[in-house]
Amino acid sequence: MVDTNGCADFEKDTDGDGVTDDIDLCPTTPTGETVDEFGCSVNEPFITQVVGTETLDATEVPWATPLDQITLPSQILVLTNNGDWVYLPITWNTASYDSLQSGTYVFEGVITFPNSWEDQLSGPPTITVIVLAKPAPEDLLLSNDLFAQNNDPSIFIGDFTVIDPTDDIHTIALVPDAADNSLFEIVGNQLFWNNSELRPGETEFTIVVTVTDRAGNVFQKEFVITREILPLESIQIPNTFTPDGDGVNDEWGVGALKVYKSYMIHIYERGGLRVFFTDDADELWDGTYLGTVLPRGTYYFVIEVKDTQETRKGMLNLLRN
Ligand SMILES: [Ca+2]
Ligand SMILES: [Ca+2]
Ligand SMILES: [Ca+2]
Repeated sequence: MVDTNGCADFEKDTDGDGVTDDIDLCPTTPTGETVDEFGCSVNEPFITQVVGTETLDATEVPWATPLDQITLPSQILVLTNNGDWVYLPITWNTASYDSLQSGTYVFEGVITFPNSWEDQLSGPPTITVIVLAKPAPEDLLLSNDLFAQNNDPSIFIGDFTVIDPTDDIHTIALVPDAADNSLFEIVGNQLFWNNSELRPGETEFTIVVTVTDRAGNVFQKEFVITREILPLESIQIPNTFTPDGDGVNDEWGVGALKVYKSYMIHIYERGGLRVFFTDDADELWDGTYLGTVLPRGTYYFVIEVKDTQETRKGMLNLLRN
């Protein structure tokens, strides 16, 4: 658009204040006044009143969207008492925003007014930002569900992986007292067998695990964990002990048998006399028979496991200084 002289607004400065007409919101500034970025001085001949603003559309964002990824308008259309619609700069008070909390946020705007303009609005302009709800985690995977029993106080079984396209921060936990959960432990994303209770003879255990995300969604899943009971031939059986009262290796036993439900331990001396018997692996042999301290030498053990119908025989060295 040009005037009769062929000049466009951006080429003219009608009131001579250094701000061209295309920008100047106060086109009749008195000569010599200092003006702001809008071309307005504090001594304008007319006061302009802002009496309304445009209504801004609400913005929906996915859960966990950072504030700096939300585009909020930097200008707002305002209506003056002259009936003009003009853009003025606006900033937003976003202090209430929490990207991890779904819901509706209403931000109040602060308009930058030109000199000699008055705010006659009934309240500050607002813009609504809606943080959408976070979808729940989709699945929980376990890298391994089979383990071999040994005498370690804690046995690593496998790693959990949460399937959740929306977030990678979760809490994984055993539901208290559910199924066989008391026999297991979860540390971080790792599952352990907790050896405090052996449950002799049992090989299959069910656990109930929950995943909780940062929005409070809970996903629950059951897993069946299989314990491999080792064959009798592969368990560790000590073949030497020193019942001399020095506190070191003074008693003989086979703790690894505790994973079996039913078993018997017999010890014989050379001549075939049975000098010790037990069906409880916690009961250890101290190298005596009917209160008599037995001599050093070679003895023989026989272990029978009823669960697996296995028998194992071997030599046992009783040593003393
Ligand atoms: Ca001007
Ligand atoms: Ca002006
Ligand atoms: Ca000893």
